[in-house]
Formats: sequence, C-alpha cells, structure tokens
Amino acid sequence: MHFQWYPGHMTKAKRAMQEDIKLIDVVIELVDARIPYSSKNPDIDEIAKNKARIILLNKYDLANKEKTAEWKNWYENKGFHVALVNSKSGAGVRAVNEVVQSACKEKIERDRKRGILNRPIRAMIVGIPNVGKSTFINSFAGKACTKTGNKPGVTKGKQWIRLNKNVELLDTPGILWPKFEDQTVGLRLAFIGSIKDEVLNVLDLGLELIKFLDTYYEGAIEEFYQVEQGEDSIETLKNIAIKRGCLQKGNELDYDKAAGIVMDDFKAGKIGKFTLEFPEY
Ligand SMILES: Nc1nc2c(ncn2[C@@H]2O[C@H](COP(=O)(O)OP(=O)(O)O)[C@@H](O)[C@H]2O)c(=O)[nH]1
Ligand SMILES: [Mg+2]
Repeated sequence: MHFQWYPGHMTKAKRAMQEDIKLIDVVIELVDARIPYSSKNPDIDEIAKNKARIILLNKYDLANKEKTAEWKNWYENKGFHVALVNSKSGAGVRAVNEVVQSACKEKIERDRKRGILNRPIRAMIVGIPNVGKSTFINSFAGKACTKTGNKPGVTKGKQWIRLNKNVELLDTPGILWPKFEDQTVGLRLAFIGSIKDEVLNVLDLGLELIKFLDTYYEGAIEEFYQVEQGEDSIETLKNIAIKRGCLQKGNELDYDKAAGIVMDDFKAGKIGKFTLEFPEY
C-alpha cells in the first residue's frame, strides 16, 4: 500500500511541531472516532511529553456509540482527558473548554501560587490529515474570536486565536503522520478515506470492508442493500452488484463499481455507524 507521506515531509513536520510545542501548555489531539488507534500518531507521546494532553474523538457521529464509550474509557485510563466531538455540527465542541481547564488544573494552580493570575492557557491542535483539524478550529474558535497576531517575544509568524479570557489557540494545527508501516492500520485509514483512493484497489478495499462488517456488525451490509449475505465477501458483493444493476459492457457484472458504491456509502456514514477497531486488541 502506498501513502502520501514521505520521510522528508515527516522530518519537516516533526521539527516544526517540536518547535511549536515549546510554546504551549496543552496538546489537543484529534483522532477519528471510527479508528481511535490507527488515526493516532505514534510519535506524539514523545513529542508532547510533559504537556497536558487531551484526546478528541472526532467524527463520533460516524462511529458506534458503545465502542466510542469504550475508547473514551481506554484513553482516560491511559491518563488522557477525553471528549467526543462532531466538529462538523458543533456537537460537543463547546464542552472542550472545560476539558482544557481541567487538563490544565495543575498549571493554573502552579501559576496561582507564583502570583501569576489569568495567564491564558496556550493550546495547540494536532492530528493526521483529514481528521478534522480545520473544521474543529473553526467551530471551536467561532466568529467571536480575535487573532492576537504576532506577539513580541514569541516565535515570528505564529498566530494565536484568543478563544476567551482563559484560552489561546495556535491557529496552525500540527499535521501528524499515521503509523503507516502497519498494513492493518493502512487498511483502516483507507476505509475512512484518509488515503488517496487512486493509489488503492477499490475492489480489494470493498471486499475487505464487507468481510469486516459481516464479522463484527452482522447483517448491516445486507440490511442496507437489501441483499442476502453470500458464502464469502465476493458473493455478497455480487449480490450488491446485481441489486444495484452494476454492469459493464457485454452485461458482465461490474464488481469494481459495486465496491466503489459500498466504499462511498460507508465513508458517508449511510450504511450505519461503525467503529473499525476495538480497544481490547
Ligand atoms: N461527519 C463528520 N465529518 C467531519 C467532522 N469533522 C470534520 N469532518 C469532515 O472531515 C473532512 C476533513 O476535515 P478537515 O477539517 O479539512 O481536516 P484536516 O485535514 O484535519 O484539517 C471534511 O470534509 C470535514 O467536513 C465530524 O466531526 N463529523
Ligand atoms: Mg486542514
């Protein structure tokens, strides 16, 4: 499988983040609620060590509710502050303010003891491409925010968004790379559309997705397409191709087209709300 990230990009992005992170108190990391493990960058724990940490399970509107609750627990047990957000609709976004306050409690207390009052908390958004960083920043900052511009003494070119009297947000998110050495991770990223489609085989992807859903969410595919489950994923896809009239020249069934339909419906959340990996493994 091929990805759009290369070592040169990674080194550059990592260096930029290591610089930016010096300026901030809390790292707000977005992961995709459908794949909370595979969409998490492996190096961020090292880069962000000694910082307050928040994980936002974004796009939770597309994920399985019970599994999302399990993931929230799982990351909380690892010491993260966790919140569920739908950056697109804004659901859960305002509550992130309180999560920031509680994640930074120790810092606020430390400042208070030193007589520093009301120093805003500085936050930074990080996450892999397409996870929803820009959408979240727009939603979280809203229209009320003011850009504070370059401040003397702060790295040149950094823009801060004043969210309220307590929080400032670095306006450029840190772009992280996924753990793409791992094939399973790559496959899951492809399922949610995080990897450019043109480099992937849509038929293989569609078949893998049908296999996964038939195993962990039995009947979901069949109910949505109103077809019988086949002996294997190929037969199920065949049933979908027939049902949807996916034909190529000569009236042969067009499996690629059917697989494309399944992938698009899945990514759009039409088939249902699915989490593609579970905390227990
Ligand atoms: N359903 C859903 N879509 C989202 C959510 N957040 C972002 N998106 C969509 O995900 C896509 C990528 O978002 P974007 O903010 O550009 O990601 P970025 O690359 O991390 O900045 C866009 O099409 C957004 O509309 C969410 O919580 N739910
Ligand atoms: Mg963006």
